[in-house]
Amino acid sequence: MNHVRLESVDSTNSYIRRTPSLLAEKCVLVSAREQTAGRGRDERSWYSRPGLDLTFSMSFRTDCRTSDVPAFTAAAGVSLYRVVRPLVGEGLFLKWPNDLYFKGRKLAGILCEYVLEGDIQAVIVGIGINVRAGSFCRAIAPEAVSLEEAAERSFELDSLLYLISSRLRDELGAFSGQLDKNTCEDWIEFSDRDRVVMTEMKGVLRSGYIAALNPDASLRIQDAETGQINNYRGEVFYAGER
Ligand code: BT5
Repeated sequence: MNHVRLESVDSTNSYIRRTPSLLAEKCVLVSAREQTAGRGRDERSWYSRPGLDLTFSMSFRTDCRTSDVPAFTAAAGVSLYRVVRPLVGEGLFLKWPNDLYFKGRKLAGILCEYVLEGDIQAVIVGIGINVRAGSFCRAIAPEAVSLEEAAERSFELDSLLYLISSRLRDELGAFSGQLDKNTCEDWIEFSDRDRVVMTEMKGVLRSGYIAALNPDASLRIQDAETGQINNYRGEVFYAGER
């Protein structure tokens, strides 16, 4: 796998998006020591500390369509969880759709984006992980946690990047756009199943629980009041415990 190492860049996802030669590769990794304009979903920002956190993107040339991006995101979350879980103790959870939490604080985020450039289709999987212990910027200090705090040991950024990116390459390299049964079940097992989630169906706000994940990454939500299970594709807001 080609690995492009950058000292400083606005966003590793944006860098791949504007570099057709990278999009043409079957699988490529771009990492940056510093991101000056890291992106989350919906115009949100991703903050990272130069030399202390991992910020990287992997681009996969694919036959998948833009509608497969949620499934890609779920698959990436499961892969990331599988690597990180053995490094930390109890308390690691996937939060829908793309976050890795440790004991209520955010450890990592995933931003998957679909790109169509000429006849090339690619999905870019961007990952930010807080790694080294230490303080965070004010914007995220109360909600962020580092891998070193979670694992109570130190990490070397390069070996960690190698560990995670190899796993993602192996598990996402041939991703068809449909999650297999194992990944769907793992996602549910790795998620915070005791949390109540709020959904909006036909303009009505309802509370329920995530009961299962479908192969296309739609959710099966069990209604808290009626017990009925519905397929759901909209936004999910986490509320209190069950
Ligand atoms: C995400 O978005 O969590 C996706 C983050 C993806 C970042 C990677 S870094 C490499 C690649 N290049 C990019 O430009 N992006 C990707 P979202 O679910 O929208 O969460 C964003 C929210 O997380 C922000 O509004 C903050 O509240 C919070 N946040 C930002 N930075 C954080 C951090 N370092 N630790 C914990 N929370 C953070």
